[in-house]
Amino acid sequence: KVIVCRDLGTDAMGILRACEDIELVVWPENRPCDRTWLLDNVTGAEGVALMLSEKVDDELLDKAGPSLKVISTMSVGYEHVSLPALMKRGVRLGYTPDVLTDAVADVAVLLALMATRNVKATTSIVENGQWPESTWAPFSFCGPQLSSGLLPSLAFPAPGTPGTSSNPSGESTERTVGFLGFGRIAQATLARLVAFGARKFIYTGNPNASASSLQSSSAADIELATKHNLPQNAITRVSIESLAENSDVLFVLAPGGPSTYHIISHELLARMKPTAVLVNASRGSLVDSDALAQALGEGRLWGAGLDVVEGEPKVSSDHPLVKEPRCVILPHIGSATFETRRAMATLTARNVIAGVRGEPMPAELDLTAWT
Ligand code: 8YV
Repeated sequence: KVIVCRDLGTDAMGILRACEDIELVVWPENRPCDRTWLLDNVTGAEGVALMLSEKVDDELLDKAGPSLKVISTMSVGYEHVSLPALMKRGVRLGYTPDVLTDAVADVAVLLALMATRNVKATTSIVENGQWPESTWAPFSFCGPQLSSGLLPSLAFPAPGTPGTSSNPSGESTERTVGFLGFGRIAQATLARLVAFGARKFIYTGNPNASASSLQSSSAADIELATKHNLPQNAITRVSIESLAENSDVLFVLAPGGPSTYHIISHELLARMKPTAVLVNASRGSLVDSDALAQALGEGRLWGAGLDVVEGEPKVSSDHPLVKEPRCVILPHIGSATFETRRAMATLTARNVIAGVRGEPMPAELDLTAWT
């Protein structure tokens, strides 16, 4: 018996239905699975396929009973799953890494472009019919430029020369790109920004790392730089404070959960450059929304691009971040391409099938690493 907490689409449901040894119990509605329905149906199940919206805790696992072998989540994140509760009962966990890396990295870059180029404020000018009245001036609608590959090589005066035609603000066009979290999605985002001309990357991989381990670039950083034809010192691990102070674009791409809660705090935002942009495509819980709204409102940060927000999806349209013209918010669409969601759904199905049959799963989280 396998519980499926949402219709996973034609391909994945076809894979599951083709298994004659599996009795499927599918939540019949196209909305997050009702907790009471799940608790009522889970008893005796050997596998459960679910999403971020379904909490996996002692109560659910007790209800399922000793038959349960596998939880398969259609997500790379697993903060909705109690790992100690799974470990206690020897239940395995399947998840969906890798297949969504490209789609989420695309959205991270999209958000950086939308935030730097004032897309929210400028599209609303068109949508509200204000374009005819908006007087054009050489620097109207301008924002900082994300790409920096071509500007320094143009036959204009050197970037950084105040008041020149190529660089009227006098600011350097060399961008320092920062990453809080430096896993698969951050590294895929880095690859995209190399094509935008970025040559300087800093990151904080583990925010709790000791100062002594933050000194020099590791062999892996040099290897990554070499892979992208960057100078050996192009990618550097720094402290979180230095990350905030030096990033022109700061991508938050670290897992959620208690250890990263509000890691982008009032204090950290206060260290950021007023010309910098913050992008969050991981979990809303990492960013203190009120502190971010305040920083944007007071002009202490240029802009923000968020695919995730604290308390989502219940984000009031009156929230200061929603109202903020320099903050663009997407409704958690990082992995929302047909190709990626199909791959996630089929991986979820394959994981649960392998789990109930006691076979190796295509993508299993190594729970022993969490002890
Ligand atoms: C999806 C995500 O929205 O995989 C994750 O952890 O946050 C997103 O890709 C989610 O997986 C849908 O369940």
